[in-house]
Amino acid sequence: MKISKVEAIPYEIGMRKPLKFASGEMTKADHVLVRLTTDDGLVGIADVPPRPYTYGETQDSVVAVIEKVFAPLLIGTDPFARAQVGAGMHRTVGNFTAKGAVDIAMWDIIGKSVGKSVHSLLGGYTSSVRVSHMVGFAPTQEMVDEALQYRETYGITSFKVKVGRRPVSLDLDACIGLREALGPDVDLYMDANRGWRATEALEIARAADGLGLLYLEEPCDAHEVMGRRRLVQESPLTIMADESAPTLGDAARELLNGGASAISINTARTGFTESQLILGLCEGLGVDVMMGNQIDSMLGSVATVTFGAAFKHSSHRAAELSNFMDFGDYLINEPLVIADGRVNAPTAPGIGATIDEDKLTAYRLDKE
Ligand code: MUC
Ligand code: MG
Repeated sequence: MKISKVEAIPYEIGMRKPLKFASGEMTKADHVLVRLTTDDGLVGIADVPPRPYTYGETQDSVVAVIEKVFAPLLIGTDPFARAQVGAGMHRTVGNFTAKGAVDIAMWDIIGKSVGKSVHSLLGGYTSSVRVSHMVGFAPTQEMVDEALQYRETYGITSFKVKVGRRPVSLDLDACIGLREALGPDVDLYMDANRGWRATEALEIARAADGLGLLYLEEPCDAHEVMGRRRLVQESPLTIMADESAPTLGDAARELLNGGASAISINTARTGFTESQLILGLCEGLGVDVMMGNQIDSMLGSVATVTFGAAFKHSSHRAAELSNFMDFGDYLINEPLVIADGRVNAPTAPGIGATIDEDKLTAYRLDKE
């Protein structure tokens, strides 16, 4: 079996409401669908969320790198040869979410070819995971109302609070408001998307002490090496690396240099193969991980739950699996359902998702 066709299809779906955070804002999902087809007709899919404010990728750059640089590596290759393709893609720097999607699409083909779900092939630890919902910038009352609504409607009891780059009093007020409204049993954590300097972050972590927050994610630029190390040592909150750990090597460096003491794993950027290596690193070191999100589509979230539910260490914490609900629509035929605060990992062969061709035709930007 060989890969015979590589497609990188740009598409656009509007957001029901804009999602704002310290490093940017999303008003529409301008994503790329990766579709690999084999000579015997199997199809593997994955979603790419280009995030220029996080990795420098754009929709155009993702299409270009896949069509011009990765497709020549893939065409004629056995889809089981993930390590060979991974090593080939590794010669190109950056382009994390484009690489992640190629890996996921290859796994999708592998699962389909052996008639097994990727979730079971990876490890099949548990059938479902708890969901965490990310709440973007808004006045405190709106953030509280959103969290209450998600708890009421979907049973979600874990919330990531977007903070940073706006007056600190607003961020603290939001955390206090959420804790008061949701009570002590709900998981809350902050994500500043590098919106503060390390010294500011330390003051804020101290001010937020007592609110029972699980983590402070990406408080400042990890290049502030000394400041960040001091923060990790002195902060009452655990410092989680997200965009500063987009590869196995970066995760290792951040942990060993003292830049972080927990890691967010995003299948959107490390696919399944490199995510598994990061997970092993963290488990071996006794470091907490969370399954994070890149403001993923429903298809992207299928990948997250497939991986997150496959291992004990990745399913310990709630996984960020709900932000597809901010999107106006979705491309797959098998909608993910959040009930009682949990999402099931798909059980159908591959990643268990197929594309609704009518919707793809409607949303694709490169009309055929
Ligand atoms: C996150 O955790 O940072 C915001 C920007 C991005 O690339 O992902 C989101 C979520
Ligand atoms: Mg983050």
